[in-house]
Amino acid sequence: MNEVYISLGSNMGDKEEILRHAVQLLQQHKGIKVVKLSSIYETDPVGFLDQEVFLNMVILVHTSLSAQEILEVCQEVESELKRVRIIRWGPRTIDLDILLYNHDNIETEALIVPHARMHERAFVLVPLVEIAPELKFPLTEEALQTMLEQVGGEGVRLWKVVAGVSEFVHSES
Ligand code: PH2
Ligand code: MG
Ligand code: MG
Repeated sequence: MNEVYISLGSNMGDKEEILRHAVQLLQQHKGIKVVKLSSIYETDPVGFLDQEVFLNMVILVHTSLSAQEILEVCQEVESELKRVRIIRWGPRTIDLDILLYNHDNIETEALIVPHARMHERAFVLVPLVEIAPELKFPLTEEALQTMLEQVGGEGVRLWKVVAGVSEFVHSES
């Protein structure tokens, strides 16, 4: 069984509902079990600044799939939720990024794991540290908590605490 951390972000439309739907689609996949969800955070846009605030969260899944297969599932979920993206780092209905795949370092044409920019992004590190406070970064063995302290939590605000996987996926709110 492989442990995979995935970051989710949305800044168009009904953002919470889109996050919920993305988690639901992952959960419905027979090779994937969603085991942990972070809270939902409201985050200021990074990179391209003139766009709506994001909702971001991080999930932990257990899976029999390879990293490449998980990537393909994430891309299917993105297209199912009609991802639109016109500008790089610009507005999108949904973005699913693989952050960590076990403790592996993966570099293919399609995929770099650990995610290349995760160490500098508070909108990734805050929810990740929330669900995995003990985790170390594969390349450097540095504690994620320390990486977060270096970045600071600026622009990341707790928006909603999520009770659990089944509550989140099935609730209608
Ligand atoms: N994603 C980006 C670029 N900028 N900013 C925030 N706050 N949240 C994101 O998920 C995000 C971003 C590229 O994927
Ligand atoms: Mg991204
Ligand atoms: Mg992406």
